[in-house]
Amino acid sequence: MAYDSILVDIDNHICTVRLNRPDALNALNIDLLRELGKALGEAQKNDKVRCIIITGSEKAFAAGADIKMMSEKSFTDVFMGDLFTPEEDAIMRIRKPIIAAVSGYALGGGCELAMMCDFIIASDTAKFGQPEVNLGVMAGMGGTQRLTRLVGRAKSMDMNLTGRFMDAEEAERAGLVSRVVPCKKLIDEATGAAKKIAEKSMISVMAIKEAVHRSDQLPLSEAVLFERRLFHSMFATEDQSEGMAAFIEKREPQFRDK
Ligand code: DAK
Repeated sequence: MAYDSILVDIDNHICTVRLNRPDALNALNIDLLRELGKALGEAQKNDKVRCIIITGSEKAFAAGADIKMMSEKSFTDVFMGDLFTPEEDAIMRIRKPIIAAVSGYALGGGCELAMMCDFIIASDTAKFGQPEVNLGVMAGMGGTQRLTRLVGRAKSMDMNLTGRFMDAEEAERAGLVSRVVPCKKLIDEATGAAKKIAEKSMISVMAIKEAVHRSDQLPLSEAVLFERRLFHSMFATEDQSEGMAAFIEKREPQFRDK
């Protein structure tokens, strides 16, 4: 399917979605976010896809929600139209793993989009920020919530209140990104991680994603119980027997997602 604001490539079980509004540093408008939700939904349905990567350009993952589009809207427009809610929901519904490969600016909605992914691999040029305060507004898609859970209150308050950017090194130290790599190696590194994930049983992979996401939402005792019950349920799968047999027989497992 052809899109206007994103490029989609499926290869070797990996669906790579590249945000593609170069003239606006990949600013997120409704059309782009709708296309992204549609492409991710298609990837979820496609049995060939086992991992998804969202990336942007070298200069910008995404420089935020589209300020020009938002500047024309009133309170009634955004509140009654529920701006960005269906688009965010479409991304958060995806059960397959999503890696954000971030180079350059990931600001405002761009930083929030990266945080909606399961983990972030950053290039050494990446810059994260929630500069909405400079526009007389505030974050609206997780910038005060997911960021606080990821980096803690002090850094989240600092970034949200001052609008300052965090470079890749600080983002890794703070726990916002899982690894930092040279800019030229970003896609190789993300693809390498996606390939590793694609080799596993999709049952384990999807259960792990669900369990880790519960850690944000449930008290520890409930989350640990949820994890334990998921673990128990895996003993009903062929992939559990295969994975353990392969270890004992000193060979690579052949997972069949069953
Ligand atoms: N929106 C629209 N256009 C943008 C843009 C943005 N966020 N960021 C950059 N551009 C455009 C610029 O206007 C410029 O276009 P032309 O003027 O050439 O037509 C082009 O991209 C290149 O940008 P610059 O010339 O500014 O490039 P520089 O290298 O000089 O600067 C920069 C790069 C990233 C530092 C700068 O562009 C910048 O500060 N951009 C704005 C960053 C920002 O404030 N981002 C936060 C946006 S507010 C919601 C959920 C979420 C949100 C809202 C609601 N709900 C659930 C309701 C999110 C809000 C935001 O993200």
